[in-house]
Amino acid sequence: MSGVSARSLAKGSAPPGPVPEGKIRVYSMRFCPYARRTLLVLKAKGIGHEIININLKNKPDWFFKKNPLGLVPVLENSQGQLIYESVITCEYLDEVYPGKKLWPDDPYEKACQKILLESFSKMLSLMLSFPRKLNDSKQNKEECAGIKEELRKEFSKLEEVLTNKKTTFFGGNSVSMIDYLIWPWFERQEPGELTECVSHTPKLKQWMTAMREDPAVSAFFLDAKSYQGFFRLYLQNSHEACDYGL
Ligand SMILES: N[C@@H](CCC(=O)N[C@@H](CS)C(=O)NCC(=O)O)C(=O)O
Repeated sequence: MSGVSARSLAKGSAPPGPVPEGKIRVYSMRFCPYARRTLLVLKAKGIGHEIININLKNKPDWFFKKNPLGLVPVLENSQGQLIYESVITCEYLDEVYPGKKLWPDDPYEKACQKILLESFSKMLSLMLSFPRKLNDSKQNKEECAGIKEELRKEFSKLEEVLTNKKTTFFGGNSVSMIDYLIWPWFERQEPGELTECVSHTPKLKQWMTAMREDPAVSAFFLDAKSYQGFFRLYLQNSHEACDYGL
């Protein structure tokens, strides 16, 4: 079975056959924010695709032939071509497939989105470091408070971008590539108990509300409980983590 909620393929599984003509395949994992970027672009552009979930805690050997780094997402087309690294997969989809263009046509506007993406990478490592520290020790509580403080500062920079642009989204008044590229980490805010970090950034909060209404975003929505359940198992290195809730 393939699909967003299919059980993941693990070590010992048979490699999937060739990709049917007219489709593109994405190797994914239900809780992976990088893979979510690719899925959002596939959905937003209405591209016919199949999803194969990979058990990242017990990877099939054949998966390293799809991506030598062993990371999701990976795209595979019907000619057997493989594309990995989430931003590159999104750019590939936007270039190859017709329909709504998600990167701006204007080279300057596109450059601005890429600059914002670069500065987002600092926030990203802060956000990623957070869930690993969810336990009750005094030291961890202090570390979490420190991360939250740093994130608040980073979020203020995003607030400034929206304030200066006077638009709902980061690329204008409709969703564009930069919104999809950064959204997956905001979807995880509630489970990561980071919600309070946006209490001082009203425009960023409004952006989050507007993003939740986007059809591609709502199609992949996962509730806070599922993320928490996944994180718990993931931190225990459980082979069941990637299939949590199925
Ligand atoms: N730079 C990569 C990062 C992808 C990534 O880290 N994916 C994680 C899942 S969220 C993964 O595949 N982890 C498997 C591992 O670390 O072994 C991208 O943008 O695609």
